[in-house]
Amino acid sequence: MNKNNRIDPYQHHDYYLLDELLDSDHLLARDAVRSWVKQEVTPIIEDYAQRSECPVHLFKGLAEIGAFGPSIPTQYGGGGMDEIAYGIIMQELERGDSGIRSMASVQGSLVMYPIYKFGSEEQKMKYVPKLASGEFIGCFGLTEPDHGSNPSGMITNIKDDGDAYILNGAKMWITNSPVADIAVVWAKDEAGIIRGVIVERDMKGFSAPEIHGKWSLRASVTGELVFEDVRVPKSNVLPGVTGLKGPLTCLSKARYGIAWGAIGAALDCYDSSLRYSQERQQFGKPLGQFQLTQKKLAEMITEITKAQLLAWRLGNLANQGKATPAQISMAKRNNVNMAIEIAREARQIHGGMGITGEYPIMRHMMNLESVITYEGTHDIHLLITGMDVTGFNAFQ
Ligand code: TGC
Ligand code: FAD
Repeated sequence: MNKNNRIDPYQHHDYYLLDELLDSDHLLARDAVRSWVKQEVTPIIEDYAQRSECPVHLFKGLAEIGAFGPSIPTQYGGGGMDEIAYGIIMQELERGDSGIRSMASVQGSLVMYPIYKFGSEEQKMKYVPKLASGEFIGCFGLTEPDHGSNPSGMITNIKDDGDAYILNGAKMWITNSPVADIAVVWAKDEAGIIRGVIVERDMKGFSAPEIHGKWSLRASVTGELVFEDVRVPKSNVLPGVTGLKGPLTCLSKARYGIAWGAIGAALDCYDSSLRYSQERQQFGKPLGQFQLTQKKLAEMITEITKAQLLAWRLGNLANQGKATPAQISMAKRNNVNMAIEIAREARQIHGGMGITGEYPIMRHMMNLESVITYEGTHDIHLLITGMDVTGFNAFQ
C-alpha cells in the first residue's frame, strides 16, 4: 500500500440545510463513509491516479463500510438501508474519487443487484454475500466494441449445449473486469432474446485483458471481456428476466447512484476553490474579493444546491417505488453535467496550480469525462427525457 501524508482539508457544504431532511441512519452512514474517505482514499488517490493504478486493496474497506449494496436486504449481505442512504454513500465516495464510487456502483448495483433481483435463491446465496463482503469482485458486461449506446444490437451470444450454454463474443470498457472473480454478462440466446449469465473467472475460454492509456478514471481498472466457446452451466443463467429491461433495470439503479455521486465530486471542487480563493492573493487581495471569482463560487454553490434537491427528491420517489427511469436519466444527466462544469470553473480559480496533483480538481474533471459517458451518455439521457415528454422515440 502506498500511503503518503496528504491531508484532506474537506469541509462539507450544506447551503440549504439539507442535513435536516436526513434521519440518524443517513447521517451515521454519511459520517462513516466521509471519515473512511479522509483516512483511506484522499491520502493515496492522487498517486494511484498519477500511476494509473487501481487501489484494489480498498475493496475490503469498501465492504466494511457497507458501500456494496447499501439497499440490498441484509439476509444477502446488503446494508438493508433505504435509497437515500445509498445515494449519500455514493456522494461521499465520489467526493474522494469517481473511480472509487465506480468500484462500489459496479459491485453493488450492477453485480449484486441483478443477482439479487433476477437470480435463483441458490445463485443469490452463492454470490451476493461474498460480493458484499468483498471476497468476490464482480463486473458487468453490457457494452460491446460496436454496440455502446445501442446495446440491443449486441452480438455476444449463447448456444444451447445440453446442461450448459456455449458463450461467444466480446465486451468492451468493463470496469473492474481484469480483477473480477465473476462477470454478469448480457448475451443473446438462439432466439435473439437477451439473457443474463454469470461467468466465473476460471471458466475455460474466458479472459479479461486490461485497457491501458486512459486519461480518465485512472485509479479505476477497466478492461475487456473475451469469450471463446466458454461453457457456462445452465444453472448460471439468471432465471428472473429476459430482454434489455434486465440490464436497463440495473442501470437505473446505478444511474441513480451516479446522480448523487457527481454531487460529491462537485462539492470537493467547490470546497477546494473556496479555500483557495480565500488564501491566494493577487493584486494585493484574496481572489475571493474579486467579483468574477465570487460569481464563479456563487454559481457553483447554487448549482450544487439545485442538484442536491433533485437527488433528494429522486431518493424519496425511489423509496416509494415511484422513481421512473426517465426521472433517473434527468438527474444523472443534470448532476454529472453540473459537476463537470464546476470542475472546469474550479480549475480556472486555481490558476496554474489547478492542473497539478496538489489539488483534486484536474483528477475530478478528467474522471467526470467518463462519468458523463458511461451509464448512458449525456445526449442519450437527453433523448430519454425528450421521448418521455413528447411521446416520440428518437432512437428508432
Ligand atoms: P427500449 O425498447 O426503450 O427498452 C427495452 C426494454 O427495457 C425497458 N427499459 C427500462 N427498464 C428499466 N430501466 C430503464 N432505464 C429502462 N429503459 C428501458 C423498456 O420498458 C423495455 O421493456 P419491455 O418490457 O417493453 O421489453 O430499448 P432500446 O433498445 O430502444 O434502447 C433505449 C436506450 C437507448 C435508452 C437504451 O439502450 C440505453 O439506455 N442506452 C444506453 C446504454 C448504456 O447506458 N450503457 C451502459 C453500460 S454499463 C456502464 O456504463 C457501467 S459504468 C459503471 C461504472 O464504472 O460506474
Ligand atoms: P457510442 O455509443 O459510440 O456514442 C458516441 C457518441 O455518439 C456519443 O456522444 C453518443 O451520445 C452519440 N450517440 C450515439 N447514439 C446517438 C443517437 N441515437 N443520437 C444522438 N447521439 C448519439 N460498459 C459496461 O457494459 N460495463 C462497464 O462496467 C462499463 N464501464 C465503463 C468504464 C469507462 C471508463 C467507460 C469510458 C465506459 C464504460 N462502459 C461500460 C461503457 C459505456 O457505457 C459506453 O462507453 C457508453 O454507453 C457509450 O458507448 P460508446 O462509448 O460505444 O459510444
